[in-house]
Order: sequence, then C-alpha cells, then structure tokens
Amino acid sequence: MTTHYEVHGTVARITLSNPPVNGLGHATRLSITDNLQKANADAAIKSIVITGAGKAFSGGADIKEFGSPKAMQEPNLLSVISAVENSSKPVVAAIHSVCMGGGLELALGCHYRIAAPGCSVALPEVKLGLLPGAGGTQRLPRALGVEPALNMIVSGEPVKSELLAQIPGQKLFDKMASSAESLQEEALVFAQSIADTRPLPLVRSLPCKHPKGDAYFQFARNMVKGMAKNFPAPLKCVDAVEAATKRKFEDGMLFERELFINLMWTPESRALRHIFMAERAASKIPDVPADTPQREIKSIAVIGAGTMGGGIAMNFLNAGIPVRMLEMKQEALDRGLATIRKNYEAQVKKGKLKQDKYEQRMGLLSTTLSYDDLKDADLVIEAVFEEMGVKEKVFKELDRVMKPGAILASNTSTLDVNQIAGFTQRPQDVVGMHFFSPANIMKLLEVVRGEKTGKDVLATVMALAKKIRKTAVVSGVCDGFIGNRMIEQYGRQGGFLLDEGCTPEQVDKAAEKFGFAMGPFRMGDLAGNDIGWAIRKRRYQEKPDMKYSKTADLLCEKGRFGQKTGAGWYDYLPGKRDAIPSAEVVQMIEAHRASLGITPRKISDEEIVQRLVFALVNEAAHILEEGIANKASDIDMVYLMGYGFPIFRGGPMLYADQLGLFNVVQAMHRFAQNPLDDAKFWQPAPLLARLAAEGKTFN
Ligand code: T1G
Repeated sequence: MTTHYEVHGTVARITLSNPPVNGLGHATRLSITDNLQKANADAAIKSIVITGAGKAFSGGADIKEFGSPKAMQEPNLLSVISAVENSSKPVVAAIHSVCMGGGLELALGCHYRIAAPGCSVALPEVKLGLLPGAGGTQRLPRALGVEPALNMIVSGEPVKSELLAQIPGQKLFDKMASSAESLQEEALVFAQSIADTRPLPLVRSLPCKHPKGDAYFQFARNMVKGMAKNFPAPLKCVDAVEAATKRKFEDGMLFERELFINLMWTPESRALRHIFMAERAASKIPDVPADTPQREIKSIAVIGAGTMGGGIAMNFLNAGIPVRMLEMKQEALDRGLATIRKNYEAQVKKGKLKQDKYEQRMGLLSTTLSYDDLKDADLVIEAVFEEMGVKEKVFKELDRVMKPGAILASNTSTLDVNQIAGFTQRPQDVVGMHFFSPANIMKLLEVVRGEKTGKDVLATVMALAKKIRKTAVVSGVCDGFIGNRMIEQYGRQGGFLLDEGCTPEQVDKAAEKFGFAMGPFRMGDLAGNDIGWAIRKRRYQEKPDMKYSKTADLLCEKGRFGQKTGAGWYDYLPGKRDAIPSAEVVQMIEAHRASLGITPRKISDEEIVQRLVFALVNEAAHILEEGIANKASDIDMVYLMGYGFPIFRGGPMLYADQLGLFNVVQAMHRFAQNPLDDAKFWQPAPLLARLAAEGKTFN
C-alpha cells in the first residue's frame, strides 16, 4: 500500500505513504489512480483531498527509478496528473513540509491547493540536470506568473509557501492553512465547502503571457548562460517556460516532454543524479547498521588554534555546538581567536552572517592552555603539527585527561591512525577526522576508520558530519587515505609530462579545459609546493624504487614554493594571485630535460588529460580492492568535494564508467610503453582489469 484511503463525511482523503519522502514511484502512482477511481465511483463522495504522510507532501518522482523501465511505466506521472484533472469530483491538494518536483506538479494538476505555512516548495529538477517533466514548466508559470516561475525552475531552489502566497495574482494556493497542525482539518472543511460549487478553471486553462516576451526571455537566456557553464538544463528550462507563453498548452507539454527526455540522457544529468545518490550513500557504512547507537555530542574540544584548528572549530560553532580550543601558548590562542573573529566579521560585512548570530557563535567558543579543562568534552579533535612524535604526546595527554567514552579524533592528513590509537588505552574511541583546508568551507571530511575504531564512534561521527554540513566519506588506514593517495599519482604524471615536453601552463590549461577548477601546477602554487616536497622526501626513503620527475624538487630547491613565496611554477606580481608563465621555470625544465638527454615531444591535450585522470582511476581501483574505500561512489564524492573534479562529470569513477573501462585499460597499456613514464604504475589494478574484461563498471 503506498497511499491510504479514508472517508470523512462526503470527502475522500488519499494520503501518499511511501517513506521517506513519498517519492512518486510506480506503485504510488498506481495507488493514486486506483483510489481516485474509487472516490469517483462512490456516490457518497463529493470531493477529494490528496496529501502526504510523514515529513513530506511529496519529494517528487522517485529518483531511484530513473533509468529503469519503472520510471515510464504507466500510469506515469503525466497520466496520474491527467486523472486528477479529469476527476469528476474536485481534488484538493493539502500541502505541507516538502512539496518538490513531481510532487508540486501533481498539486498543480489538482483543482485547488491549500498549503501549510513553512512548506518548502521547489522544482529542483535542474539540480539533477533535468527540467520539470510532468507539466511544471507549463503549469507553474500559469499559476505563479512567468518570472517567479522561471526563477524557481532555473534555480531549483525551494521557496517557503507563505512567500509564494504573497505574490500578487498568484493562483498557486487557493488558501493558506493557519498552521501545519491544522492543515488536514482545514483541508477537509475546505473540500466540503467547494463540493457542490463549480470548480475553478484548471491551472492548465489559465492564461500565460509575459508583457515583454522576447526581450524578457533574451535577458533570461543571457543571465542563465553565465551561470550554466557545462550544464545544458538551465537554458532548456528557459525554452520550456517561453513555450508556455507562446504555444497552446498541449503543444507546450509535448515540447517539455521532448526536452525532458533529451536531458535525461545527457552525461551531465547522469552525473548530477549519480552525485545526489552518492552523497547520501556515503553516510552508509556496510557493517555499521543505521540504528547503531550514537554517543551524545554536547561539547567539542579542539587542540591547536592554527589555520586548521580554527577552521575546524568554526564548523561546530556554526552548528551551535560549544567548542573549547587549547594551545600551548597564549599568543597562539590569541592569534587563533583573532583569525576566527576575522573570518566571521568578513561574513558579517558581506551580509552573509547576522551580527547577533556572530556574537552567539563567539559566545560558544572558549579557550584554555590546560588539558585538564578539556576532560568533559564529548569529542576532541587534534589539529597539531603533522609529525608522529607530536601526535604521540597529544594522544597520551588526551588518554590521561578525557572522560571515559569521549571520542578522540585526529585531523591527520596521512599519518597512521592505528599507530595514533596505539598511544592510548582506548583505541576503540580513536578515529581520524581529516578536514580539508579551509576547514570551515570545504565540504569533504574523510573519516578514517582504525582497525579498532568502534562502530558507535563511526555512527556518531557520520551523524555529526551531517550536522556540520560536511560530506563525510569513510576511509581505511593507508598513506594518504583516499584523496591524497590519488592526488600523488596525479602529481607524478604532471611531473613526467613536464620531463617529456609540456610546460606547466599547457598541462594546467588541458586540465582546466577538462573541467578541473585548477590544473596541478596552479594548484601546487596555491597550496604550497613545499607540501609535496616534504612528502616526496619521505617517499624517497620509504619507496626508493618509486619513479618521480625531479622537476618539482628543482623548483623547491630554488625556494619557489608558490604564491606564498611570490613565485612557484608561475610568477606572481606582489599581492596578486594571477599565474604568470615563468621563463625561468621553462628554462629550468628545458635544462633538466637536456641533462637527461630527453628530446621534448609535442603532447596532445587528450593524452595530458587521460594520463592525469586515468592515474586517479587506477589508484582508486587499488584503493577500492584494498577495501580502503567501501564503494566507488565514495571515491567520486572525495574527489568531487575535496579536489575540484568537475561536477558535470560526476567523479573520476563515473567518468571512467562512461568512457568504458575497456577503453581506459587500453590507454593505460599505451602509456606503459612510454620509457619515460612509470610502466609498473600503468599495470591496471586487478579490479580494473577484471571489470574491463567483463564489460562491467565501477558503479
Ligand atoms: N526520490 C527517491 N528518493 C528520494 C527522493 C526522491 N525524489 N528525495 C529524497 N530521497 C531519499 C534520499 O535518497 C534519502 O534516502 C532520503 O530520501 C532522505 O533524503 C517528473 C522527474 C526531499 C528535501 O529532486 O531535495 O520529480 O539515504 O537525506 O535532508 O518533474 O531529499 O534515506 O536511503 O535528502 O530531509 C525531483 C530531491 C525529483 C528532490 C528531503 N525532486 N530530494 O531532504 O532528506 S525529479 C527532487 C531532496 C522529478 C518530475 C521530475 C531532499 C528532500 P536514504 P535526504 P532531507
């Protein structure tokens, strides 16, 4: 049963009941039409109410059905909405909480709509690379007016029901309920009141015009072109709404359908739908049941008030959780506090944060120089110097002072969390929480699971990550976890490409044309080339047979660490961040090639991109088969949220799937023939080789 049917006097109420958000999957659609027929066949029924159980009226079409025959199986959503419009008895939509996508389209097919205040109303299909595909682009402009409707459709953003009800002339809501609690009662009374009256004209029969027609839509196209780089859907939204003002309703519907189906098959929509599901799947850990008891987190301690410590603290302050920050010296605390204050004041100045909110957050922050003051915190996160000796001291202290049951987290970006846990008597309470700089901005959080980390600790940290609006991905313990381990191979390929004939600018431009926010060399200059240098020095000790280009070391030996030293792979004017190609660096690279007897060759952008991206894919396949990551979509989330992989491509694993793993492996065999590259690295990971041979995909 996915809808309930009840009779109240002369009113039949159909309640969608398909948790968690009343997605309009096939079974639900069928149940709606069955109950509509039932109400129409019952002479005692004079009017009908449709509403939703639980936390939504309806979150729209069932995204999980997309790409399967079920999504189009009759009655499809268009048929359901037609059945509502053709009902011989008036149908009233009683809307609350969430009314999105196909859910709003269903409501627009009803004869009347009554809404509770505080309901989030949206047509968010554009965020999935689509447009409303069940009449939303044709009915919403008729109900709301062309401009407010187009804004909602192109942005996909929710608007509160009470705001929509205030739009002059709007016919979206015939009545606003006084509260969410009284909605159902008021809907039944309203349904009775209209039972024997002539129903209002259907939304589809309302006029739809814009006074400045062509000029307005041209303006709208120009606006959308700017923000829709790489995404085809927003412009198609404009086309569909314009059709509502120019074509008969039926023709507009056919046009909308054509656009919707075309968008459904674009790689960009495939990517966005993949990300929607991947983001939610990331919080599910295979061997940690959803109902695993969580520890209560009422207060947090942060060790270290540097850039990371301050950014980490802000996440919790923003979520209203008190934070106590510890440093070894008062001036370090003062500096850390001043940085947090500066960050907030900048947001207040930009109007992104209200003054009272800022003060409330600062009121939640306290500082101390003594570990003893931390003992009551429920979770402590250390963000001290990335050196095992320092971590040892910190965790031994934490083990001494923290109350039993406190979670001890390390923000380490590469060090062994098992070894850190070994410094304590409570390894089950130790976990890695790897934030990405700037920690209060970057959405990614790698949750590093030690061998002994408790399942309740994981469940607690994953839930807390959601609370601080982070996308948390669980990683096993290895050097670099998921993202840094992958980016190391990406960087190695960048170095080889320089040795073989590329300039830093050529590699960066190819990567940025592919869609990376920043190519490897501009990114190195931003993050600091000395970070990679330190890791390579460690590598040369640990893995002497791992092949590296020496170019990056030569650069660092010249002190060219990047923007922070005014010069790196590129030159920078004082105080400016624009990367200027450096003749000195090109000469350095050419001299280095000559010293190796390498004759530079012309390398195509395609080869550059394939070597950079397939290096990520191959390393990720190893990470997956070693169980460091639980699923391929987790790896996509890491690389999308933390490393600037282009959203419209859905992540390295989805991108490889869409290219075909067979083609990826073929390219890797070609790269392995190149004597200047690392043939050993290009042996496809066994998992990748197997999937390619079987014609399968990662996801
Ligand atoms: N279909 C299937 N499952 C959905 C879903 C949907 N539309 N929306 C949410 N879920 C699942 C989600 O995967 C998660 O599952 C659980 O519900 C809670 O989600 C023809 C074609 C509704 C505002 O784009 O914006 O209609 O992880 O964690 O924070 O024109 O979900 O528990 O297994 O996000 O309270 C258009 C997308 C579809 C709405 C609730 N609709 N959803 O937020 O919970 S296309 C959307 C959301 C369409 C028509 C077209 C949010 C929410 P699990 P959650 P939340």
